[in-house]
Amino acid sequence: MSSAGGLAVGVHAALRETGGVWFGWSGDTPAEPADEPRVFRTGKVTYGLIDIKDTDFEAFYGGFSNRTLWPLFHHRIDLTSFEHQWYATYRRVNRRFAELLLPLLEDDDVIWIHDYQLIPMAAELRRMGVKGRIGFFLHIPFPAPDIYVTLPWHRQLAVDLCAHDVVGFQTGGDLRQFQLYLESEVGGRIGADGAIAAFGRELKAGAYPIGIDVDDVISMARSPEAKRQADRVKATLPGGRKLMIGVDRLDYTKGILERLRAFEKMLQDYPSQRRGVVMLQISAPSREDVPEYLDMRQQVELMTGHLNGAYSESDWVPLRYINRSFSRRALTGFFRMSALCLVTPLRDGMNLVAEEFVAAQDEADPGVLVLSRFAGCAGIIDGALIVNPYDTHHMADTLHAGLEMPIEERRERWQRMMRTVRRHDIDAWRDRFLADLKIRPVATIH
Ligand code: GDG
Repeated sequence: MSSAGGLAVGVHAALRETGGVWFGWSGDTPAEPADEPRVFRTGKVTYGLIDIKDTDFEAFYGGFSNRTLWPLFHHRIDLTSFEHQWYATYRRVNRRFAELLLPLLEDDDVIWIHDYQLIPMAAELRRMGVKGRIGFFLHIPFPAPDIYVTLPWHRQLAVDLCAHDVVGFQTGGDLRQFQLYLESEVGGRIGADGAIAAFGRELKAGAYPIGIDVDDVISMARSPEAKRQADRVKATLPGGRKLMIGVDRLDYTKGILERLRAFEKMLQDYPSQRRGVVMLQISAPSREDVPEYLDMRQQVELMTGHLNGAYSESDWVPLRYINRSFSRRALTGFFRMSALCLVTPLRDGMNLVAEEFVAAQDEADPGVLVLSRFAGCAGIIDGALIVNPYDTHHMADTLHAGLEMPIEERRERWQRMMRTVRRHDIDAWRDRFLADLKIRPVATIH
């Protein structure tokens, strides 16, 4: 599995052990999609894959999912487009997903739906008579009500969310925004233990921070392939030059420009760091047919050119920017040899890169994590250096402090980080969510 995306990484890791049916988009967009899913089995997982019609794909995926819901839920109204035709297609594609899943279902099946592309699917299944337990997990943040209500279809999507038995969010903050919206806009009522009464239904909503498969990342980081990849980089860092790393999909939510600005400021304010450090920014291409992503790519390329033009020496180039994806093994190798990792999103559901960096470290000589307060995992990981990505000065000082941190403090912080990453791993996430999904809500609402 080589796709660069947290949802796929997380859900595959969660299913691998328990087994089950993975039902979803095949990645294909033919003119005449088949009328039933392609079904096959790998290990304990059965896959049911369906195509999306070519003429629907743009409005469903590039349109409503990635130019309406994604920017809006990340508080970027300035980048949000509201198109009625996209919304109509989004609903139609969700209905079709439900229709194609229906014949595969058995009465006692528990259904767990993932992410913002599929919010209406459970409501469609209910309309088709499905009575079983259905859960939903939102991998991205839920917006503040004032922002959410700018969506012309806010009420309808809230009705859809409430068609589930359990709705899961990444953080307590996201959960509170959802509750606040229901209470203030639609007369919903919130009871004990996450119970909700709204639109004539009772359900539970909770915070279930997603995590990583810690042992899998550790073993990847120690693999010969990871070491081979790391050695290639080490060979280009003479005289103990340190590596700082950033790994993200090339997405405007990830704070890549803010990070590069802070790196530049550090080189300005702490000239002693020049020549002593190299930054490696790996940004896998993402959603390239969405115009806002092209803009963002151009801005990063401009900034890279500026930074390297202004600070390079004949034998040192401060920034290596790579706009392609690497294998996950290679990434863990890079993490393990890095003195510092920058995870600086402006808003982010959880952020698995931060956790993978922690798990990939050599405990004898661990690197430092510089983490935005706006990443969901900032509320989980104890021991990172927390920054506000809008505060370039402070971030530059923090980078310098991180690069200079004594080994004892690095070890002590890493142990704390590792404890919290383990406590909130992928198994804990899956088990907590499924435990809640399998029981009827106990709390009643008055
Ligand atoms: C969404 C939410 C939430 C990255 N580059 C490459 C690559 N990756 C892998 C990473 C990591 C995953 O992709 C990225 O996960 P994140 O969590 O950091 O970010 P999103 O993709 O935005 O994920 C996020 C997540 O869902 C899970 O709920 O945490 O907040 O936005 O595993 O290692 N993988 C490969 N090549 C790359 O170049 N193979």
